Amino acid sequence: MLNVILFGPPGSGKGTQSENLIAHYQLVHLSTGNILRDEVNRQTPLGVEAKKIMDQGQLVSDEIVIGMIKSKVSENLEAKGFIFDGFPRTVAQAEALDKLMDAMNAPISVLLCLEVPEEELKERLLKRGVIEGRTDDNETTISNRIVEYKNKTQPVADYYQAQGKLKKIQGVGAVDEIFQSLKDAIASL
Ligand code: B4P
Repeated sequence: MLNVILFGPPGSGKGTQSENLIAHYQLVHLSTGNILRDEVNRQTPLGVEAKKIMDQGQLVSDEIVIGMIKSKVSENLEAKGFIFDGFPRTVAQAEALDKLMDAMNAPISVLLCLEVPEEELKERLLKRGVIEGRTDDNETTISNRIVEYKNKTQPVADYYQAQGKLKKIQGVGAVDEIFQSLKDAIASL
């Protein structure tokens, strides 16, 4: 099984590159951001609560997102592999994911970390805010999301580096070039 974590700061292109990777490797896509936005759109109790947190640029609780991932993984036990997009975002989430995948005898293969400078991230997200109308893509929320990333999410890369599973990918340039670098990194596993 090929189990890939696509990692990087907000706006680094995780969602964009996930689409390419799923089509190429026929993996099941698990994006906690998409699952949460779906709850928000359907105005479920979880969605109403999550919207407040997301609009402040903060992370939704570990308990909620770990529960979401467990149920999605168990719905797809026959999968060739998974792409985890936007998850794990804390070390506690990473530990829970490892436990879940190890129990299935399907450990995480690699964490691919998209590296993009902060100025470029802000530019991309502000642009997306205008185009897609996402309420968390405004200046204040974007800054909070970047702070949350540095404080709580970056340690996840160290956690997987300690397991020898971290691969850094240059995330600036044409989408196709970045996709090629991701494929090269997977081929070298
Ligand atoms: P996410 O939905 O995960 O979104 P993201 O990090 O903002 O964006 P992504 O990296 O996917 O960027 P994209 O490809 O779209 O998270 C949103 C919120 O949900 C979080 O803030 C949090 O509150 C909550 N949440 C989600 N998961 C959670 C978890 N596990 N725990 C707790 N809370 C969680 O690209 C961005 C833009 O850049 C797009 O417009 C794209 O077109 C453009 N772009 C992409 N690649 C480009 C390139 N090479 N050049 C130029 N532009 C590019």
